[in-house]
Amino acid sequence: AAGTVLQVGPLKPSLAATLASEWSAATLPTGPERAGFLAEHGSAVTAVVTSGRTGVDAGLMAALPHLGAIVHFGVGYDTTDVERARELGIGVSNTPDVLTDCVADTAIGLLIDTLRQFSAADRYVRAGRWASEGNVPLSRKVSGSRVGIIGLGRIGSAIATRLEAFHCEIAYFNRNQVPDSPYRYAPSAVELAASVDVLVVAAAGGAGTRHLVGRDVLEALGPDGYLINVARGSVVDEQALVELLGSGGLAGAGLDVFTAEPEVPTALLTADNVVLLPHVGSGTVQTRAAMEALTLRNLADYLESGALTTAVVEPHRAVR
Ligand code: 8YV
Repeated sequence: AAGTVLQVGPLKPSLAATLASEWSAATLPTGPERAGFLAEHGSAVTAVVTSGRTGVDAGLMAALPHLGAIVHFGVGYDTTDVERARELGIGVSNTPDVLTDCVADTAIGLLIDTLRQFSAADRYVRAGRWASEGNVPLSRKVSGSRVGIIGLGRIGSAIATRLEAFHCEIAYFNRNQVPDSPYRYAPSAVELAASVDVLVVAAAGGAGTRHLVGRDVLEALGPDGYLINVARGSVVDEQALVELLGSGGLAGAGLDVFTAEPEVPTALLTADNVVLLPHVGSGTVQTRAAMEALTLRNLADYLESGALTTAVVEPHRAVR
């Protein structure tokens, strides 16, 4: 095996431990020692392991002149400057497929919780209000509702498959129409939102989808509409979302992702028409273990053969 491995940002503890023990990986310092560390060790680094929390920007790439691969723990890699990596011949990998089921399960759980208000009802019981105030307000039926999916990729398709069992009427918007899809294609996010009860965001993050769900889309979803987001906070105009949820412009929202995680807009913390999750979409023991294994496989494949197992960008820079 050739090369020096650098961990960039926090990783699952067992993954970080394996990187250190099997690959003698160093961790990029975050404090004032960072510049000195890069000046001393930067040119030895051939592979980086990172995640959707941190990633590698163009500046860090410049400080790692022999970097050949950026291995991501997670399916999303919007924290890495993929265009710059491509220009430099640096490979990029992610962990697709292994987390599809859990993220789709999370979307369904959030959708049901948001429409049926289970979390709010649980708080009501715990506060002793069932006995003192009686029944909770009625909620919104899930089965048979019209659901629009933004991004019909692996995760969006797995969400759709699950919703079929709920006899939902499914439509989608995607950058390209999906050939032979059984679901109705809407030519824009606004048109999709205008025609559904629930909008589920399952698109990739990054510059290309920033605020794809803008104020216009949320207004089209309307006062009886619900938004579910298991993708990236950046895809939704969070300020518009908060305003519309507060003014009755939207019925509710179920959110696993936010613009500035772990910050959550304060106005949402006391709202009963939202369900808030701390980015747990893939967060099961089983799925995180599979993601960890696929991350290590990409790293080993790259260092041993120069190829990534699940490449988003193929590596072209030779390993020294
Ligand atoms: C990860 C995710 O927990 O895969 C993704 O894109 O958002 C999550 O599965 C996260 O990226 C790890 O930092």
